[in-house]
Amino acid sequence: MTNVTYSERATNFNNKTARKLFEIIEHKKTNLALALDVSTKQEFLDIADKVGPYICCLKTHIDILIDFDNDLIEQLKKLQIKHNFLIFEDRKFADIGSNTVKNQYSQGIYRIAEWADIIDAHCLPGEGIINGLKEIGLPLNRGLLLLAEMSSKGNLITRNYTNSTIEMALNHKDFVIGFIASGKITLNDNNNNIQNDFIFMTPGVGLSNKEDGLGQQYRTPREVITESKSDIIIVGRGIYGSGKDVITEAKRYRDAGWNAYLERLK
Ligand code: UP6
Repeated sequence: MTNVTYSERATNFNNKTARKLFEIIEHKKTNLALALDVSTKQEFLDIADKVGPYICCLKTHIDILIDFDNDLIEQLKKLQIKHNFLIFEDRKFADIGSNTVKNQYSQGIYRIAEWADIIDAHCLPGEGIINGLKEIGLPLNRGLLLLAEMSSKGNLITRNYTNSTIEMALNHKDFVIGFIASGKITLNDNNNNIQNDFIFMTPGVGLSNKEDGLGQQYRTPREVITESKSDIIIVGRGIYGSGKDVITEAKRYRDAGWNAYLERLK
């Protein structure tokens, strides 16, 4: 599936959010997702508006904001329509499925299910976490990513854990659209089976730095997309870090990500 175009792959998915994501990627010619980890509403909306034209997906950590309110969500939804991107709340759910994650996803002050097209979860608690999230998300046509690997130094994920995560994903192809991983992971069975196509999104991407001093490890868009065959690069501080012009950086990462994809297609 690594030398097939994004739009060709869209038809491998029944999930509407997955199809929409491929459609946006192809239409805007960008496989860049922005990790917008800033703490004020003003900064958040300002960067989202500036970078919106260059991304397929805006990734939030909504609980980082010190002045979160419902208006922020209303403004974000307006920017989503203006610039055409999906919203991914990187909540990394990791609790029991039956009640806790269902409530964390749909209730509380954030009401994530109402506005996030995509969410993600750790499979550590077992398959129940997927079932719980799915009860809320599937009727809303949302998509779930599973954390199959992490970019941070010394993380405890093993190859066995990754394999088990993939097994769980295969049982929920209607809702699980892909993985957070360092690149495309080869599935145990037939890797070219279109039923088994998943979207791979990779954080820990930087053109200038190799690490952040707190365990984050960076690889280039070329390493991630061309060599490791991931689908989407997730970039945060590489775009909005101090002293950076966010539009210049967003264009730079968009071009690097797209050129890496074109190189892979050859
Ligand atoms: N993220 C990682 N590594 C993972 C999973 N998620 O960095 O394994 C998330 C972080 C952050 C973003 O929570 O929001 O991706 C990376 O931001 P950065 O580019 O500023 O390092």
